Amino acid sequence: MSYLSLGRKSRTFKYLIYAIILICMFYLLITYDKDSKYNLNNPVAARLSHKETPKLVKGLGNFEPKEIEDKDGPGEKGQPHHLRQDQQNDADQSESEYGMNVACSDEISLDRTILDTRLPECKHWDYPENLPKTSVIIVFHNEGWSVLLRTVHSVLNRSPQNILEEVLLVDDFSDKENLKSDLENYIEQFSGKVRLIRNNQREGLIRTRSRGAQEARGEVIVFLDAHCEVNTNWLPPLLAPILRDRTTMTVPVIDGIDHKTFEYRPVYGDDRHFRGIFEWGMLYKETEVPQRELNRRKHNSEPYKSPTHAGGLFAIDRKYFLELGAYDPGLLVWGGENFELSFKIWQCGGSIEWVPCSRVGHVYRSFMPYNFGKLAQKKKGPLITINYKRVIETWFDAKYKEFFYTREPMARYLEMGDVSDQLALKERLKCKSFEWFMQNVAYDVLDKYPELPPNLQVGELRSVAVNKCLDTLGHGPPSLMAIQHCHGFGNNQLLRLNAKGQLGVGERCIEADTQGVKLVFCRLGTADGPWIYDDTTHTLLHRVYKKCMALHPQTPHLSLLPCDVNNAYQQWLFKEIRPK
Ligand code: UD2
Ligand code: MN
Repeated sequence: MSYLSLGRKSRTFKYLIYAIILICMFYLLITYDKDSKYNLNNPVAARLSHKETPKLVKGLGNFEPKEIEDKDGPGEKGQPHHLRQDQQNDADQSESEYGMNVACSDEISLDRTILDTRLPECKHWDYPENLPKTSVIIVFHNEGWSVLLRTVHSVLNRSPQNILEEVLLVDDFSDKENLKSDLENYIEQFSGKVRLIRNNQREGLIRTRSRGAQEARGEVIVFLDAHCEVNTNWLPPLLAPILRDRTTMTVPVIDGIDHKTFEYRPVYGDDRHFRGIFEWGMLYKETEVPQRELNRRKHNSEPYKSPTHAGGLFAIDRKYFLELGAYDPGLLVWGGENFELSFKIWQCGGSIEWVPCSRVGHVYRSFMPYNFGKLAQKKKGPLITINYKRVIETWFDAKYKEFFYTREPMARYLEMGDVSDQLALKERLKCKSFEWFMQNVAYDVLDKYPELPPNLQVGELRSVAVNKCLDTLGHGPPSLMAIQHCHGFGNNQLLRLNAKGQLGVGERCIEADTQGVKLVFCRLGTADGPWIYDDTTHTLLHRVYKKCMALHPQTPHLSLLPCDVNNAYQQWLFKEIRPK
């Protein structure tokens, strides 16, 4: 029986039912967004409608290219290009000038095709149509012409025209002739879509990027190094999370471009995901994404949170970046700015997402071809460590600062300048503690790089017998340690012995076996080691072999021998080093 046929007495009941239905509908309406991924506390997010969430569809996604270009020629499809034997001189010359084979790059089309290295699922995402207008900012200092311009062409070729506001080139005072005089002419063909501004003195990449952000016209800015190639449909997936929440910074997955052959190679072929972390000397590391993070998503091609990023390539709301003070203007030239921005974003209420469906290739060079110019000469001590010191002094809590100084002992003595503006910003934005960051975001770091016990000894390790020092000779692990003239600069001769017996140089460890005394990879997740130093006899005992570190009297070979406290070849002195 339908309730409509009920008698008069039941009319009140009928209205009650109507009211309940209405209330239910109203409730469904207002809670609709809760089922989607929007955060209702965020005013920008709350304005959005369901249509603006990326959606997995059956056919091709809305921004996917309709046809795949098929071209032949040197380097096409991202294949390696090999120069002829008689071009070897040019190749060597450009390797030493640019750290990459620009002669090879010169023979490859600026519009070359590359392989689509994304997960297959990525082709099937529909992204919001109203994505924010974007400035792609490319800062450069003395880059190879064809390499720089291939970066520009790839952006123009593979970005939706109505979303791409501009490509903004910022020249950090290059002194190469073609970059100085021909670039304006070249970009004329792009009718204003590509803009060029120049620094009138060398500023370093960090300040140059901050300047680019100031000058950009887009709502979102994307930074790229000047030796990149963006992959198929790279931009919309970076922008969608920012549209949803303007305090999200997004990072593409970085593929490799070979510096010798310009082969474009996927960084990993299967569907494993990595994210950015760090060790306590502030070296950037990548590690597999914890399951707990992956589980927050429905689909494997969706973005996931990351504590930090490599530095070069990312997208961020322009005003948000400027509200955060852009980069700390006290950071010099190169290095550490990736951490500064990451800690600042996370601790002050934003977040970082890595986006598997956005892939960008980057040329990893054989070495850094430029020096740090006048900016570096003004500063005492290694500039990159000074940058790290500014960052940790601003963002770390006391306990974590100590880990940094334990791992990088000379940093204590470096002059880092004034960070009071940075601390004031942290205060003003009511940013959270580093402990909060470690527990909620970078919770996988301590599993790999556990807290460091204090150092018992720091400095160069001198042999009493020959007055020379233990030295890695700059070799990577695994390799035999050697003995060298003591130079007093630290670096490959700066050793630390911690309270748990670990003997370290930089991020590496010193161990020994029957072949000798070796530089090895420290075991991930541990901070202990086999060494016991005796302050009175000056011997270094290996706990496991129960033997002592000994220098061979005739050769520079180091090994373990039965301990003999009276033998000068088994006596070692730690001597503290200060920055010069
Ligand atoms: C990585 C980052 C880089 C930057 C750096 C640390 C990636 C792929 N690369 O080193 O973007 O975050 O770590 O700071 O994540 N440049 C200038 N002025 C200078 C020096 C460099 O404009 O004084 C330009 C240079 O031409 C290039 C960009 O800055 O376009 C990055 O420099 P890089 O390629 O030497 O840095 P990289 O990739 O070794
Ligand atoms: Mn680079």
